[in-house]
Amino acid sequence: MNEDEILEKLRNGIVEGISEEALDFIQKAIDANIDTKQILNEAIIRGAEEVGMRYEKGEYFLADMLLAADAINNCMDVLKPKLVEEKHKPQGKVLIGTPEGDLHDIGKSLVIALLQGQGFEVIDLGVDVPPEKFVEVATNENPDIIGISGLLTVTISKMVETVAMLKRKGIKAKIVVGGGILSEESCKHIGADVWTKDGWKGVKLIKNLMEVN
Ligand code: B12
Repeated sequence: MNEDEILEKLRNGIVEGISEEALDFIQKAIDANIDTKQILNEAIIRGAEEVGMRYEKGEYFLADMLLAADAINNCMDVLKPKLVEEKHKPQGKVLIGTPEGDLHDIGKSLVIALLQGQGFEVIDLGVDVPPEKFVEVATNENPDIIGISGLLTVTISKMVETVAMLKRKGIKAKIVVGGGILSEESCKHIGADVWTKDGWKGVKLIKNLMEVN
């Protein structure tokens, strides 16, 4: 079986929400030495996009998304150690969470693994984080960067509220927002410094922000 076929089978396992199949093919992908970034982008993220599209079209229901999320999470557990393998010198402190009302945490976990792999200290606030909690922990921990991972259009207003409260309370950390629903326009509306739909780009942006500081 060639690389494309392995990635296609892995993607199918995710889209169909069959964890055993996804796990079987992620192991095959690793054994075949397929690049970790390629596994993530071409199989896992594209699979998630396909699930989202089917949900939007009404072909999939919440239960289907949950099965796919399980398959993605199981694959991420296998892949994460490969993302944190490299050792780097300490780069800075990042505080991260999803806004209040948003329970999606797969992208956030991936970004955390990438940041840790690059030597960042990461404080994970988890999901459904109220603005006050971001402010409280930012005040106590003094992070260099605050990341907000938002996947729902309805919680953009919470991201706006969070950033406004952080600024009002004098928090100086740079703010990065990430998630598939975002755009240049929404980033401006939220009041963040930078935005991205791509975890790798996000890590680069965070590194750039650290150099500017
Ligand atoms: C899996 C999933 C779920 C799972 C979540 C499980 C979990 N533990 O996370 C479950 C089934 C629980 C779920 C629930 C819901 N979901 Co949902 N879900 C998805 C799905 C299919 C995949 C998301 C995912 O994990 N992608 C893979 C990861 C790796 O990608 P990612 O999150 O985008 O992250 C990448 C980047 O964005 C970036 N990034 C992310 N965060 C950050 C943060 C920083 C700081 C940086 C730098 C970068 C960064 O890096 C990552 C890697 O590149 C998406 C469809 C899609 N295309 O995204 C819908 C989707 C996000 N869900 C959607 C909806 C509507 C819902 C529900 C409201 C459904 C319902 N009726 O109940 C609920 C809401 C629950 C809640 N309150 O949060 C919609 C949102 C539409 C919108 N515009 O608001 C989507 C887009 C589906 C669709 N097309 O309609 N969902």
